[in-house]
Amino acid sequence: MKKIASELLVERLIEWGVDTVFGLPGDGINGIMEALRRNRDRIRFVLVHHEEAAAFMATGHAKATGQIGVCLATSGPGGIHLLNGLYDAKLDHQPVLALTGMQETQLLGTGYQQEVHLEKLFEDVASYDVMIHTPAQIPSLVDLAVRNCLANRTVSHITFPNDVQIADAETPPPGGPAPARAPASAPVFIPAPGVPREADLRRAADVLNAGKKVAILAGAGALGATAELRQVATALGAPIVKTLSGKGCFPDDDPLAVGGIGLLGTDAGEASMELCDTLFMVGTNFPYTKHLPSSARTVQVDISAFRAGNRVPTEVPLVGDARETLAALAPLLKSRRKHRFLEERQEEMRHWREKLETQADPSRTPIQPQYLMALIDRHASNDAILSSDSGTIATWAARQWTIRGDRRFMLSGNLATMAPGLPYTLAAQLAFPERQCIAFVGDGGFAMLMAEFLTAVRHDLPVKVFIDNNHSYGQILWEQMVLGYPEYGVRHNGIANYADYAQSNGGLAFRIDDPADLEAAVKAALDHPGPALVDCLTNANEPPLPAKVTYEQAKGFAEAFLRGQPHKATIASTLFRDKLAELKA
Ligand SMILES: Cc1ncc(C[n+]2csc(CCOP(=O)(O)OP(=O)(O)O)c2C)c(N)n1
Ligand SMILES: [Mg+2]
Repeated sequence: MKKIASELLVERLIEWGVDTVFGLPGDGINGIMEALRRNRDRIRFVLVHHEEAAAFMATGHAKATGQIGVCLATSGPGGIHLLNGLYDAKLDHQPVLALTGMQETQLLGTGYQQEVHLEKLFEDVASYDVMIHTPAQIPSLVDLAVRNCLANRTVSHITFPNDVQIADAETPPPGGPAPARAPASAPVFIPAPGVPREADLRRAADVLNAGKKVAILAGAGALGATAELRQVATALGAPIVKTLSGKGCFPDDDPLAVGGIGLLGTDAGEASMELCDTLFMVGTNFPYTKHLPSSARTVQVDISAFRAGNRVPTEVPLVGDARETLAALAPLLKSRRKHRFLEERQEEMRHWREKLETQADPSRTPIQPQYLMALIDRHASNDAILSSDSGTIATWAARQWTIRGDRRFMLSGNLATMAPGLPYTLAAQLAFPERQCIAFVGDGGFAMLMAEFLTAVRHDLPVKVFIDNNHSYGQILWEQMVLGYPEYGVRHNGIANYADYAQSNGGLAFRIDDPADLEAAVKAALDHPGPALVDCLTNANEPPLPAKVTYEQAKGFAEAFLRGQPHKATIASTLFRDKLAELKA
């Protein structure tokens, strides 16, 4: 059998260490599929049910492993479906390569069926975005695409006309006018140096040493820098506040950790930002600037010179890798003896933990979503990887999912899209077959890509899916009320049954509406050797209140009530019971 050009693509990916491609076939990529088939002992093709999920899986793979994620879709509609997942990768700075098919070259421009110029459509999402014209280009274009992903932590796209896909791999390049040989490069990548200049480190140390109340805000860039964060925070007596994307960078059970900020943060996290005189931002581009200090002296370390200093006026931007920079900075910091600022925040955290416990009340019906999350937290293993969807679930996960041991947490941080939780979990499970991989998702998010539960069954992936089934687009319901408007268009009629669907398709599943049954179901799902799902009917009227409710937020609530908010009575009684439980504690 003659070698086809698509094999040059697949072989080069293998040389780069790619072992998994997520995708769904189509007439625009049959040549690439054949190359994957010919190399199936060296690279696996994971067949999914929706291309959006394939792109989320590539992003989840990158987030879970730190390696490039690759997804594949056919020309036209398949490629279009990838987009949301690719933007998730772009906005969260994950190295993801998208491969798509394209109509055959002789028909391009004629308006042939499914002729969508994906190289134009992807121009914004993929900073390296090319069409292959001739086999001789392929290895070098793959090298550039992969290096762009790794060097710039972003998305690349290669689209491949289907006649070129099946062309003889040895087809001689046209050659001609350019004073150049056919492109030739090697599949090698070395990251840029990770330590800032000595002078910059000294300036940063001077600012941090002069601070009396220093707070650290750590983000996704600090993942993998746990020991270095601890060393620096200990010297500075600084509480460590984490963004949600950076939740996994530091254990929640460490006394230096004071939770998160923003709407789903803790009061100790908020107080750290409000009261600090010096802010040290590590690997974060946290966008909600209302929650950042307005007048603190600021040092920020970021891998990108473009982002360092982006959110607040920054005295010393440090450009470097978070772990290497913290390690280089630590010897320049003076250890202080008094840690008043930190101790006050730790006291606030003690109260906060008590308050959280009261919210996870096992006796309340309907079931509190916090109780569901608390049970998952209690029974999951110490190296579990939990992926959450966007929605009120993100608030419960932010607060009740404790990072301890080797636990991880993933969500769509910057795109904040619905539905990545399940695909991320599938990708994590494929990469780490021995670890417990858990999806904590909303009923809305699950319904969007629920066919991927079949992917779990069909690939024998023992993922655990917990659905906080509040039968509403809960997050939006509360947002509408905070604006002062009664809810509209945020509840479907009737309550879907996801357990029946999972059970009848080969999963172990439970539908729970009595809190007394929940703990046994959570344990059974976590212990099950195959895919398992718990469809938990929770209280739709449980508001994801911020740690500190502002006057404007409370006013919006009251106005929505006055303007005819439905379910007023149950919302009011939930709020009242939350407050009562908190006071009793
Ligand atoms: C793709 C997409 N569509 C819409 C939104 C807006 N949105 C954010 S959260 C949310 C509600 C999600 O509902 P569900 O998954 O049930 O979670 P809940 O908030 O109820 O916990 C919506 C509609 C979004 N972020 N992404
Ligand atoms: Mg919901």
